[in-house]
Amino acid sequence: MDEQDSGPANALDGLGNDLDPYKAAPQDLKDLWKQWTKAKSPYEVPTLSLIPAGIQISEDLLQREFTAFALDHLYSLFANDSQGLQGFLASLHSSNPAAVLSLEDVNIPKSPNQKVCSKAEFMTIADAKLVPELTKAWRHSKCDHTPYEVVEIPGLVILPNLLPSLVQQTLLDLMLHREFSRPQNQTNFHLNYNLSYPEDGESFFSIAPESAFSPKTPAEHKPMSIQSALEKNLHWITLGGQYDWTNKVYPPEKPPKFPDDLTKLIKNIFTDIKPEAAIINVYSAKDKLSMHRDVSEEADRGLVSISLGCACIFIIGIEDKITGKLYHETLRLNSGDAIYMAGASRYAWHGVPKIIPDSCPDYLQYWPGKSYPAWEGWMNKKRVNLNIRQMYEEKTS
Ligand SMILES: O=C(O)CCC(=O)C(=O)O
Repeated sequence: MDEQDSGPANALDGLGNDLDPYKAAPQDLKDLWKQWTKAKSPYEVPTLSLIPAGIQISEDLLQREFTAFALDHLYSLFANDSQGLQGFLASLHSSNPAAVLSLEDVNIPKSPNQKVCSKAEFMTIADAKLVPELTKAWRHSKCDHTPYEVVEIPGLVILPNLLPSLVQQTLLDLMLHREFSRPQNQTNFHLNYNLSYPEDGESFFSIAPESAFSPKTPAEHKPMSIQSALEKNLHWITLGGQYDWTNKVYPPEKPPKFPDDLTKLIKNIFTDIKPEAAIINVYSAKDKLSMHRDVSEEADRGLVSISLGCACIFIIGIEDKITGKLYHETLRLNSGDAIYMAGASRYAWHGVPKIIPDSCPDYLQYWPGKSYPAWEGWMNKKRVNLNIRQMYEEKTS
């Protein structure tokens, strides 16, 4: 590629100082987005000009973090939620019969006083029984895991196949069972509905599908059944800083604490960001996200975006402030991929015009598994994106 044609000359040119959340995307990007909404199979994306990524993450670190993350979740299911544990393992097993973990693997003795064993005891047994299995599972090693950057969009790092299947499944459990059921976390339903929360932190997936959320203004909205809420109307859940979509700002009051386990996982891998706010975007087959920029965070820190379930087409573009030239790329994001938007790409235009049908990997197709019979296979037609940001610069004093 001709030198003049490769991305904005200075990464800062793309940043600019016009972080206006109401600014409209360039028409060319909107047109490209629209074309992709109409695309049909085989959804071929243009070839990218790649360069090696500035970020390198050691395999040892990833393996350590992923193992700790998955085992912590298994322990909390073991200690608090035996139905959840059965479900987690059964869905692992049904998606991969040759698997890694079976119910017997966690047939871990209780301590003599009949209480569940301590975390330390669990981890000792897990170290012997589960870690070797997790390690085997930890990369279905045929795919390429090398992080790369694209010439046209400085600062954008693509980390293909970053997350092994067990970590993807763990994330889904944490986001859609635990976090969705925490009243501190807003969803797209909260504006118009009173949510009736399941008891004892149970999952919304365990509630009778015919029960319903009552509307705040019955003259304007009908009750929303759990069936339709989960089937097609759940679009987002916010964690930590609860983004105010109407005014496009974070509320001034202290936000709920960002979940510790997600903080640890993200911070140990992406060391430049302190997770403070996240949006869990939930896409059904026909859903799209229009071209926009994420400009409401005060901190100029990288944004981590993780894809789970069905693949999607993702468009990203930057205008050079000086020449006005628009640089853009179209990517296919698959389950387990992560992208890191830093530098000039942090404030780039981006959007999702297409969810690719029938592209959910086998190991997630059954989620949430047999323990939630009304919903087994829910994930097969969904894409879930976890989009994590730092809101404020850390005080240096
Ligand atoms: O779903 C995605 O990959 C992108 C989500 C996104 O752009 C956002 O939450 O701002």
